[in-house]
Amino acid sequence: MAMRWTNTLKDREVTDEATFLNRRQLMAGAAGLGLVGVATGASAEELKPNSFEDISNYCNFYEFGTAKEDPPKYAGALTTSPWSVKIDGMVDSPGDYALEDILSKMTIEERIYRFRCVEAWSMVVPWNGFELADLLALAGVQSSAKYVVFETLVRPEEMPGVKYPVLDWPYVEGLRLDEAMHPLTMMATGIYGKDLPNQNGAPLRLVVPWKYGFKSIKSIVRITLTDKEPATSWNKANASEYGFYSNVNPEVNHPRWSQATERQLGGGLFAGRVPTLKFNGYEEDVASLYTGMDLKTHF
Ligand SMILES: Nc1nc2c(c(=O)[nH]1)N[C@H]1C(S)=C(S)[C@@H](COP(=O)(O)O)O[C@H]1N2
Ligand SMILES: [Mo]
Repeated sequence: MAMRWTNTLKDREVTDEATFLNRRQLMAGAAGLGLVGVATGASAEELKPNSFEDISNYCNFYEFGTAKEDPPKYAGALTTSPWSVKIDGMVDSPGDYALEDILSKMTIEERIYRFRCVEAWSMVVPWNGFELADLLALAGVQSSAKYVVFETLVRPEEMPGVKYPVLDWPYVEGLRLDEAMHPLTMMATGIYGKDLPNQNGAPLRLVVPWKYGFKSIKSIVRITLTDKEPATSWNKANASEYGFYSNVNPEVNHPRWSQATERQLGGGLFAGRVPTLKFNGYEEDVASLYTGMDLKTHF
């Protein structure tokens, strides 16, 4: 099956590291994924990532404060080495996995994905990382498992935001197992070929490009396989506004604002809003995961 993971974007004004993006790299990335028929012709060339500065200076990482500029200001204090991830629950090999051991077994690829926050802004990010499925295979997922739960570090000495009860710390997110195993779902370790800036979730964060940004949990220290849908942080904070699925969907509005359009970061002062795409443009790849589900109920 041909999988399209770089999608057509409308041309727009960006002051990005344009030289970084060239067709050859995209094609190489596609070939590395064993994908055929992707990124051909205009679509690949039109996909322009936001600048490193855009991506690393406008962040949501509430453990460091709730303003967009708080994480860039405060996350530098986060100690990201040594780092380990506890993988437990319904796996054959539970334990604490040292990050360097994980990385020695993974193939780091580049994936240029759209990223759409539930707040209705968006950007395009050239991630580096590996497929979550490969990490789960290391631990050996048992047949009873149906969901994957992720947890972020809580370290009050380095995270000024966790003294406020904005969310029920630790930040928790979850995916259904088939969503977690989908080849688009990745664990990011970098952007623009550089280590992930702390404010973007160093040293390891989830990226699920067809879901609202808050599903893409940062600075992960624990992954648990379970057979029950987990309680996730935003859903616990406000279940009527943030569903477990949170697939990008222009037809289902947030109770307090429309999701039909989005503001593209880096578009300049007078840039208009652009229509939001169902599943953030990845409909062809992921719609089959939700066959028969009412996406208005399971928002
Ligand atoms: N641990 C943790 N992960 C998090 C968040 C957070 O506050 N804490 N914010 C989420 C939200 S709302 C978004 S939009 C993205 C933002 O990622 P970025 O700052 O790298 O763009 O991270 C998500 N992951
Ligand atoms: Mo978000």
